[in-house]
Amino acid sequence: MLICGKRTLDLSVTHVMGVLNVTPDSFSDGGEFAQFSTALDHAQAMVAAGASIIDVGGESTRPGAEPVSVQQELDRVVPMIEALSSRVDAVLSVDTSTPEVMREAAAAGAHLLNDVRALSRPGALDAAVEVGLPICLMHMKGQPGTMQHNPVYGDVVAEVKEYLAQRIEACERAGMNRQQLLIDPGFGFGKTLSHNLALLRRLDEFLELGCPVMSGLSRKSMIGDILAKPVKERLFGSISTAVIAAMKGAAIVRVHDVAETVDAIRVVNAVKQAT
Ligand code: 7PJ
Repeated sequence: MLICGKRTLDLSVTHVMGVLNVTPDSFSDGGEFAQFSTALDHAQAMVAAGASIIDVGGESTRPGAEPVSVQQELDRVVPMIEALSSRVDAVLSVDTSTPEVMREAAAAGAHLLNDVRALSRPGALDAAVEVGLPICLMHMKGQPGTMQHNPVYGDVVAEVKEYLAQRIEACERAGMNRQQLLIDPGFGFGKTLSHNLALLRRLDEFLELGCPVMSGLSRKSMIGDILAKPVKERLFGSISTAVIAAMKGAAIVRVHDVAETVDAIRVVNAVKQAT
């Protein structure tokens, strides 16, 4: 069981986390209220389709994305968490590296932190300890603007694992316990196709660190590279990666296409529970 504030997640099965981007570039034209209510509707639809977790993100970390200010990120994320906490029966996750956002999102009702920088920003570790919520620590090599410029590893699995082991240790030293920590190899964050493939093929090795594993491959360039298809045509490839990750022991798969992935993951869970 993962205790997420007032909610719990049964980690004996794989869960689907639905992505909710509240970055303006993720919306088509329209007033701010229209954008807000569209996102709210989308979150509710994802929960109705079987998402156990909604991941609210106000900073685009895609390769080459513009940085956002703390205030912008707060303005995007906090009202959404607040609105969702009275409307949906799901774990509310906040995808942020910013200490102020961690604090205010927790106060607004968030249940889980998800940091693509694994609490490496100044003040982030202290903020996470203070709010007391579980946290997903993700590996990234470099920074979003430049991370895809020729990343080099010796053994990518060993190096990513070593980094995550060090971040787990830093969290424990700061007073968190391992039961509050999740880990994620960070597919596409400073990785080539062959790095991503090795990480997925050997995802089960991350279980040795003693924390539940999360995996985010939905619509990513790894699938585009394999299939030579644009983002809009990566649904079946994305489902395939979610199924592989779940079979390799991922506790949470982070996806855009919730309904389709929930069916696939229910099949995986049934097979894994069979005697
Ligand atoms: C991930 C994430 C991921 C975790 C993003 C995108 C890029 N958080 N946030 N793992 N990816 N934990 O969705 O394409 O893979 S944003």
